[in-house]
Amino acid sequence: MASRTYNAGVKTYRDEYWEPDYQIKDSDLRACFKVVPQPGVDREEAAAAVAAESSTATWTYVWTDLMTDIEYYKGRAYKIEDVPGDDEAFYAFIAYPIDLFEEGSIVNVFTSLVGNVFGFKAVRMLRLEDVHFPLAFVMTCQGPPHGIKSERDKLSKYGRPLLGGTLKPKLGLSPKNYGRACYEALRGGLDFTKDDENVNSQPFLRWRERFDYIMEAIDKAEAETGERKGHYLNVTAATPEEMYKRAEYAKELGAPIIMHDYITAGFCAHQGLSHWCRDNGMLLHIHRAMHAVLDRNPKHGIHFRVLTKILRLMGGDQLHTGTVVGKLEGDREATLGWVDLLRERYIKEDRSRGLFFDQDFGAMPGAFAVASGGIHVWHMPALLSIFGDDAVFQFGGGTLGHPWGNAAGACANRVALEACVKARNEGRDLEKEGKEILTEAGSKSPELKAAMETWKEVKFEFDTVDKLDTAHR
Ligand code: RUB
Ligand code: CA
Repeated sequence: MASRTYNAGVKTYRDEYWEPDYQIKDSDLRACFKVVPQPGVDREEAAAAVAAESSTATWTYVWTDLMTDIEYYKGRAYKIEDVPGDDEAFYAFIAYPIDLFEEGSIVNVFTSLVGNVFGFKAVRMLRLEDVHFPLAFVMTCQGPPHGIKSERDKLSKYGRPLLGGTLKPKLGLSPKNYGRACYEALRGGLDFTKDDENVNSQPFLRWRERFDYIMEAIDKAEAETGERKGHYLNVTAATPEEMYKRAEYAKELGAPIIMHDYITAGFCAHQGLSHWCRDNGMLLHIHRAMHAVLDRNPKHGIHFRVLTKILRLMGGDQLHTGTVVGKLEGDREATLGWVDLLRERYIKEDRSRGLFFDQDFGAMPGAFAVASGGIHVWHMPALLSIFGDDAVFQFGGGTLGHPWGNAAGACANRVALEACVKARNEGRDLEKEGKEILTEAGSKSPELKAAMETWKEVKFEFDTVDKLDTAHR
């Protein structure tokens, strides 16, 4: 280590943490932040301040800097780029030595990367756009408890997307009626039904009774259809102890899959549950309630592609990714970007999909993308064309809202899905010929015909709030 002198006083971050000629190491963890500095703070100073506050530094020199190799341990801002179509914001790229993070701990990575620095006065707004996790870090994380291939084997379902449905009304049903709604949807043709994100153990629907009635529904639907069925039993709870109690009971009942709200429950609880799922042969479905608080503002927060990457690292076998076409926000190209991050082995930098870095997941399995939120049979051709086979399409209102009931709603969705899969396999263009494909199938399925009639006018055509920055070029 070269000898250094101690300069007491206030520092300029730029002198220490802005390093445009830095040689990136394979093992570095890298981040891209979108930064809006305070008036009067120049870009290099703001970028360096973000690097400093998210790694080793505080606001002044300290004697103890001399007691370690601070040159090695510090994060550094190594590149600044314009944000297309935006004069006040810029991208700052920061590299961190891998030693700054505890192995396998997303909690620890996030406490550094999006910890204090987001409240830092010198920056007015800050958004974590993307993170490159070096393979050396990836390999310290468990990842999905089972992953796509193993999930298909467990369920014995191949060559098509899976079908789910969130039970509605989301709150208020008694356990027995809840079980009945589940049975009808499963026997009609869905593979899974689902607790909504806020179904935990309310006074009108205590978890143990809910689990009992649901399991009865699954057993009955399986016996009638000869297919494996499941229900995402939401085990999210106020404490980890309670969460594990619910998960253990689901296992005791022979349920194939449980569910967790990974953001509201917290990353520590989530990663623990994911490990439990691998150890106990239980599939894990993930809801992302609260994500939009973090990811919807284009200039402040954490982009959903980052929340997707960390979910894959912490573990989950299915993650809600948005639908592109339904009731909830999600730009098409951006969604395809994070769907790749969830499912593929190696994802290349692609700014047209909002991907700022190459990302290698090594041997880590991928997870199913879940398209859910305001979708119905008319969306089926587009959903299959956008998401392909390794996805779950979930129709809540789009099953339970059918005029003839849940079983007919499920049947309509299953017929529409199978017709679209067949048409695709025959080489037909789903997005151009969707209407014809569905109409042909509807002529042989009264359930599908009625669903098409019911929802023919329902569209969700609103402008996207968080557009990709490249859209402004
Ligand atoms: C779906 C629903 C889910 C949303 C969550 O109900 O309530 O919680 O899919 O959104 P419905 P996302 O099918 O009746 O609209 O999947 O975007 O996280
Ligand atoms: Ca919901």
